[in-house]
Amino acid sequence: MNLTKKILIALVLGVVVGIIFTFIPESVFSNLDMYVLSPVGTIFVNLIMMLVVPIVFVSIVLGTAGLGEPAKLGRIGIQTITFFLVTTALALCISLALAFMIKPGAEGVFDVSVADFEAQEAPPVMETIISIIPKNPVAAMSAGDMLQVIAFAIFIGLALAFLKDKTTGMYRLFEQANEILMFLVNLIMKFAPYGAFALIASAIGGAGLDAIGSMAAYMGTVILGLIVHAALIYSLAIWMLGKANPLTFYKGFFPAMTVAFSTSSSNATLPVSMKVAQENLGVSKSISSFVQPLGATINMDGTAIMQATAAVFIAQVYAIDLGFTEIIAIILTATLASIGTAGVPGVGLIMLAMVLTQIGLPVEGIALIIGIDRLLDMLRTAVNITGDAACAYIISENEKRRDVS
Ligand code: DAS
Repeated sequence: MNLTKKILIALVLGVVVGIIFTFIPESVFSNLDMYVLSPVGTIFVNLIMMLVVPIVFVSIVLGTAGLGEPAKLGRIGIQTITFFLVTTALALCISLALAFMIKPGAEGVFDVSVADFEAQEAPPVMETIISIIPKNPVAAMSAGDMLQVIAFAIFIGLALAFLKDKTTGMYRLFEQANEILMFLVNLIMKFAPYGAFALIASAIGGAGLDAIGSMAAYMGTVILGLIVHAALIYSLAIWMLGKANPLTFYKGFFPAMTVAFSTSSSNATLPVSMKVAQENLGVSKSISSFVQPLGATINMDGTAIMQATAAVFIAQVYAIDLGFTEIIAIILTATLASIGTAGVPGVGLIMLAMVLTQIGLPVEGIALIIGIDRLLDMLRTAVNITGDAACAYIISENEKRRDVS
């Protein structure tokens, strides 16, 4: 049985066991979670996270160098950034429209008196964009500052592209490093079903069915936004821009989506999503190695959907009217917020605090949604990486046609 089927079975079992856990005493579950589920889930995620910085660095170097002449890098870079920004803005418009239509925060009864949330300081967006050039690349790698790692890797890749014949040995070294890293990813992924089971059982058992029930309208609005965006926008883009069959794309990319759902981390899924895009979708190695790591860091449509829905939900719960300017502010800040954050579990919630602050909504409203956020994080991370892969697939298909012509 192939790995994807094993992960799917593990996820289904995890959901069933997670629901059963909601009926056992809280003390029993928390011990079970602390000594079994969380360690298994955390070890799995950390094993892949261990490879993320080297994989992103090596992939972007090879991707940039592999694109060859800077003109092609410029063309692909502009297409990539444009696709990321436009799809994120569309994701926000879809989720805002749904949130205003469904009104998840207006109907239910929410006890805001106990709502208290200490917002973690989110990095100011402009500072993040200005500091994209690392003063110390090694420090950026040790800190896991993915934008700075990517920027440094692009410079190295450009140098390799310019110095071509003089640095064949170095290029070969990076290729062999990539082989080693991909071998390790394959090895670690054998552990994926166990990690997936533990992560979802812990997420459902931890949230509890009553929390899921009371937040059903909010969760439903986010999930509907994720489905509409992924099924409509990406399919239309693949069909119209990539002149390819969306079903082929989803069938081929599905294995990576199950890993993203299990880990709730775009970064942790990156090695698998690149491998799947290259092997199942025929995306060229250089385009995949350039677009997907960049997307895992700066392109998070699923997160933007959660943030826009949460902002409207919290405004409705606190009976605060959102005017046109607030809506524009949500679109701008949520788009910018998704740029500065690396793809790790729960990062969307941290950035949500920044979005709420920017538009003057009570940040403590996050306390209402934090209990079920991990479940939504699984789904939105799967959408985040799908957007990255759709972009790489479209560009790769067009570059193939360009090379032929
Ligand atoms: N978990 C993040 C990711 O890896 C998304 C989020 O937290 O919203 O993409």
